[in-house]
Amino acid sequence: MDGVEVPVLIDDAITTDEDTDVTEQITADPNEQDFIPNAQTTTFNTPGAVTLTTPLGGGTVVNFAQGDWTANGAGDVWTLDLVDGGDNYGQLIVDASDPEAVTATLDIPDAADSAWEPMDTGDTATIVFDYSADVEGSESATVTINVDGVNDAPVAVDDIVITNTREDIDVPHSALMANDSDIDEDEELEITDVTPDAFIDGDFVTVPGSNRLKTQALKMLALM
Ligand SMILES: [Ca+2]
Ligand SMILES: [Ca+2]
Ligand SMILES: [Ca+2]
Ligand SMILES: [Ca+2]
Repeated sequence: MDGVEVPVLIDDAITTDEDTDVTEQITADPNEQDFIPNAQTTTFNTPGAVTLTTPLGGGTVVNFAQGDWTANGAGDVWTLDLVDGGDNYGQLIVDASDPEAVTATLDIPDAADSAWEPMDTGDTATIVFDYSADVEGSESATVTINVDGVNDAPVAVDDIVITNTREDIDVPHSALMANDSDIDEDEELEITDVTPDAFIDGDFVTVPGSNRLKTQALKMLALM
Protein backbone atom coordinates (compact mmCIF):
# COMPACT_ATOMS: atom_id res chain seq x y z
CA MET A 1 0.00 0.00 0.00
CA ASP A 2 1.15 3.53 -0.68
CA GLY A 3 -0.60 4.99 2.31
CA VAL A 4 -3.73 5.93 0.35
CA GLU A 5 -6.82 5.10 2.34
CA VAL A 6 -9.86 3.97 0.44
CA PRO A 7 -13.36 3.80 1.88
CA VAL A 8 -14.62 0.39 2.82
CA LEU A 9 -18.38 -0.01 2.61
CA ILE A 10 -20.17 -3.06 3.92
CA ASP A 11 -23.59 -4.28 2.77
CA ASP A 12 -26.58 -3.35 4.87
CA ALA A 13 -29.85 -5.19 5.58
CA ILE A 14 -32.86 -3.26 6.86
CA THR A 15 -36.17 -4.82 7.87
CA THR A 16 -39.57 -3.19 8.20
CA ASP A 17 -43.19 -4.10 7.44
CA GLU A 18 -45.84 -2.90 5.01
CA ASP A 19 -47.19 -0.31 7.48
CA THR A 20 -43.99 1.08 9.01
CA ASP A 21 -41.59 3.77 7.76
CA VAL A 22 -37.94 2.99 8.44
CA THR A 23 -34.69 4.95 8.59
CA GLU A 24 -31.35 3.29 9.31
CA GLN A 25 -27.77 4.39 9.27
CA ILE A 26 -25.78 2.57 6.60
CA THR A 27 -22.26 3.86 7.26
CA ALA A 28 -20.13 3.78 10.41
CA ASP A 29 -21.91 3.65 13.76
CA PRO A 30 -23.94 1.78 14.80
CA ASN A 31 -22.57 -0.78 12.35
CA GLU A 32 -18.94 0.14 13.04
CA GLN A 33 -18.03 -1.71 9.92
CA ASP A 34 -17.71 0.80 7.11
CA PHE A 35 -14.46 2.74 6.96
CA ILE A 36 -14.71 6.31 5.73
CA PRO A 37 -11.27 7.93 5.44
CA ASN A 38 -11.07 11.71 5.62
CA ALA A 39 -14.75 11.59 6.38
CA GLN A 40 -15.52 15.25 6.03
CA THR A 41 -14.15 15.37 2.49
CA THR A 42 -15.63 12.08 1.36
CA THR A 43 -18.45 12.46 -1.11
CA PHE A 44 -21.04 9.90 -2.04
CA ASN A 45 -22.31 9.24 -5.52
CA THR A 46 -25.91 9.12 -6.67
CA PRO A 47 -27.22 5.74 -5.45
CA GLY A 48 -27.56 3.04 -8.07
CA ALA A 49 -30.52 1.50 -9.86
CA VAL A 50 -33.25 0.11 -7.61
CA THR A 51 -34.91 -3.28 -7.92
CA LEU A 52 -38.18 -3.78 -6.03
CA THR A 53 -39.46 -7.36 -5.83
CA THR A 54 -42.76 -8.45 -4.28
CA PRO A 55 -44.60 -11.79 -4.20
CA LEU A 56 -47.81 -10.02 -5.31
CA GLY A 57 -49.54 -11.06 -8.50
CA GLY A 58 -47.48 -14.26 -8.61
CA GLY A 59 -44.26 -12.23 -8.45
CA THR A 60 -43.72 -8.59 -9.35
CA VAL A 61 -40.41 -6.94 -10.19
CA VAL A 62 -40.18 -3.17 -10.68
CA ASN A 63 -36.92 -1.58 -11.82
CA PHE A 64 -35.92 2.04 -11.34
CA ALA A 65 -32.90 3.51 -13.12
CA GLN A 66 -30.12 5.41 -11.39
CA GLY A 67 -31.39 8.45 -13.29
CA ASP A 68 -34.70 8.24 -11.43
CA TRP A 69 -33.06 9.57 -8.24
CA THR A 70 -33.51 13.30 -7.60
CA ALA A 71 -30.68 15.14 -5.82
CA ASN A 72 -31.02 18.10 -3.50
CA GLY A 73 -29.11 21.30 -4.21
CA ALA A 74 -26.03 20.24 -2.28
CA GLY A 75 -25.95 16.90 -4.10
CA ASP A 76 -25.79 14.83 -0.93
CA VAL A 77 -29.44 13.83 -0.40
CA TRP A 78 -31.33 11.81 -3.00
CA THR A 79 -34.98 10.82 -3.24
CA LEU A 80 -36.74 8.34 -5.49
CA ASP A 81 -40.51 7.90 -5.81
CA LEU A 82 -41.30 4.19 -5.90
CA VAL A 83 -44.30 4.61 -8.17
CA ASP A 84 -45.07 2.16 -10.96
CA GLY A 85 -48.18 3.16 -12.89
CA GLY A 86 -50.99 3.15 -10.32
CA ASP A 87 -48.88 1.32 -7.73
CA ASN A 88 -47.39 3.53 -5.01
CA TYR A 89 -44.70 1.92 -2.83
CA GLY A 90 -43.65 5.21 -1.23
CA GLN A 91 -40.35 7.01 -1.37
CA LEU A 92 -36.70 6.08 -0.86
CA ILE A 93 -34.34 8.66 0.62
CA VAL A 94 -30.55 8.38 0.92
CA ASP A 95 -29.02 11.13 3.04
CA ALA A 96 -25.21 11.39 2.80
CA SER A 97 -24.93 14.88 4.23
CA ASP A 98 -22.88 13.33 7.05
CA PRO A 99 -20.53 10.81 5.39
CA GLU A 100 -20.02 9.00 8.69
CA ALA A 101 -23.75 8.60 9.20
CA VAL A 102 -25.34 8.06 5.82
CA THR A 103 -28.96 6.99 6.21
CA ALA A 104 -31.43 5.11 4.04
CA THR A 105 -35.15 5.74 4.52
CA LEU A 106 -38.25 4.03 3.17
CA ASP A 107 -41.37 6.17 3.55
CA ILE A 108 -44.47 3.97 3.25
CA PRO A 109 -47.64 5.56 1.79
CA ASP A 110 -50.86 5.84 3.80
CA ALA A 111 -52.72 2.53 3.77
CA ALA A 112 -55.42 3.80 1.40
CA ASP A 113 -52.78 4.58 -1.25
CA SER A 114 -50.25 1.86 -0.54
CA ALA A 115 -49.37 -0.87 -3.03
CA TRP A 116 -47.91 -2.88 -0.12
CA GLU A 117 -51.30 -3.54 1.51
CA PRO A 118 -52.18 -6.77 -0.38
CA MET A 119 -49.13 -8.46 1.18
CA ASP A 120 -50.04 -10.85 3.99
CA THR A 121 -48.25 -12.40 6.94
CA GLY A 122 -45.41 -14.53 5.59
CA ASP A 123 -44.90 -12.40 2.47
CA THR A 124 -41.64 -10.50 2.11
CA ALA A 125 -40.69 -7.94 -0.51
CA THR A 126 -37.23 -6.52 -1.11
CA ILE A 127 -35.85 -3.21 -2.29
CA VAL A 128 -32.21 -3.45 -3.37
CA PHE A 129 -29.76 -0.74 -4.48
CA ASP A 130 -26.06 0.06 -4.30
CA TYR A 131 -24.44 3.14 -2.81
CA SER A 132 -20.88 4.27 -3.33
CA ALA A 133 -18.26 6.72 -2.15
CA ASP A 134 -15.51 8.02 -4.35
CA VAL A 135 -12.37 9.25 -2.63
CA GLU A 136 -8.92 8.06 -3.60
CA GLY A 137 -10.51 4.96 -5.00
CA SER A 138 -14.05 3.76 -5.29
CA GLU A 139 -16.09 1.47 -3.13
CA SER A 140 -19.70 0.41 -3.14
CA ALA A 141 -22.05 -1.68 -1.02
CA THR A 142 -25.58 -2.97 -1.34
CA VAL A 143 -28.60 -1.97 0.74
CA THR A 144 -31.39 -4.53 1.00
CA ILE A 145 -34.64 -3.36 2.59
CA ASN A 146 -36.92 -6.25 3.50
CA VAL A 147 -40.61 -5.34 3.72
CA ASP A 148 -42.72 -7.92 5.56
CA GLY A 149 -46.43 -8.30 4.86
CA VAL A 150 -49.03 -7.70 7.55
CA ASN A 151 -52.48 -9.30 7.80
CA ASP A 152 -55.20 -6.67 7.36
CA ALA A 153 -58.63 -7.20 8.89
CA PRO A 154 -61.52 -8.05 6.59
CA VAL A 155 -64.27 -5.51 6.06
CA ALA A 156 -67.73 -6.99 6.63
CA VAL A 157 -70.67 -5.00 5.22
CA ASP A 158 -74.24 -5.36 6.50
CA ASP A 159 -76.69 -7.44 4.51
CA ILE A 160 -80.47 -7.23 4.14
CA VAL A 161 -82.45 -10.40 3.50
CA ILE A 162 -86.14 -9.98 2.71
CA THR A 163 -88.46 -12.92 3.32
CA ASN A 164 -92.20 -13.46 3.31
CA THR A 165 -92.14 -16.69 5.26
CA ARG A 166 -92.30 -17.44 8.96
CA GLU A 167 -90.27 -20.58 8.45
CA ASP A 168 -86.55 -20.80 9.06
CA ILE A 169 -84.60 -19.24 6.27
CA ASP A 170 -81.21 -20.39 5.06
CA VAL A 171 -78.94 -17.76 3.58
CA PRO A 172 -75.86 -18.95 1.69
CA HIS A 173 -72.53 -17.74 3.06
CA SER A 174 -71.64 -16.61 -0.44
CA ALA A 175 -74.60 -14.21 -0.47
CA LEU A 176 -73.71 -12.73 2.92
CA MET A 177 -70.06 -12.33 1.95
CA ALA A 178 -70.65 -10.98 -1.55
CA ASN A 179 -70.19 -7.41 -0.31
CA ASP A 180 -67.37 -8.19 2.13
CA SER A 181 -63.69 -7.89 1.33
CA ASP A 182 -60.13 -8.36 2.50
CA ILE A 183 -57.28 -6.34 1.00
CA ASP A 184 -54.77 -9.16 1.46
CA GLU A 185 -54.09 -11.07 -1.73
CA ASP A 186 -55.50 -14.60 -2.06
CA GLU A 187 -57.35 -14.32 1.24
CA GLU A 188 -60.53 -16.40 1.37
CA LEU A 189 -63.24 -14.99 3.58
CA GLU A 190 -65.01 -17.28 5.96
CA ILE A 191 -67.98 -16.74 8.28
CA THR A 192 -66.83 -17.89 11.70
CA ASP A 193 -69.53 -16.59 14.01
CA VAL A 194 -73.08 -15.25 13.96
CA THR A 195 -75.28 -13.78 16.68
CA PRO A 196 -77.89 -16.09 18.25
CA ASP A 197 -80.47 -17.41 17.50
CA ALA A 198 -79.05 -17.60 14.03
CA PHE A 199 -76.54 -20.38 13.52
CA ILE A 200 -74.11 -21.65 10.96
CA ASP A 201 -75.30 -24.74 9.12
CA GLY A 202 -72.79 -25.92 6.55
CA ASP A 203 -72.61 -23.41 3.74
CA PHE A 204 -75.65 -21.55 5.08
CA VAL A 205 -76.56 -19.30 7.95
CA THR A 206 -79.94 -20.33 9.30
CA VAL A 207 -82.21 -17.67 10.77
CA PRO A 208 -84.93 -19.38 12.81
CA GLY A 209 -88.53 -18.57 11.97
CA SER A 210 -91.01 -17.40 14.59
CA ASN A 211 -94.77 -17.11 15.08
CA ARG A 212 -94.65 -13.51 14.13
CA LEU A 213 -92.63 -11.68 11.60
CA LYS A 214 -89.78 -9.84 13.14
CA THR A 215 -86.64 -8.14 12.23
CA GLN A 216 -83.54 -9.96 13.29
CA ALA A 217 -80.20 -8.35 13.18
CA LEU A 218 -77.67 -10.86 12.06
CA LYS A 219 -74.12 -10.08 12.89
CA MET A 220 -71.28 -11.93 11.29
CA LEU A 221 -67.66 -12.16 12.06
CA ALA A 222 -65.46 -12.94 9.13
CA LEU A 223 -61.96 -13.80 10.23
CA MET A 224 -58.91 -14.15 8.04
CA1 LIG B 1 -22.77 -0.15 5.32
CA1 LIG C 1 -51.61 -6.59 4.21
CA1 LIG D 1 -56.63 -10.35 5.97
CA1 LIG E 1 -71.89 -8.92 4.08
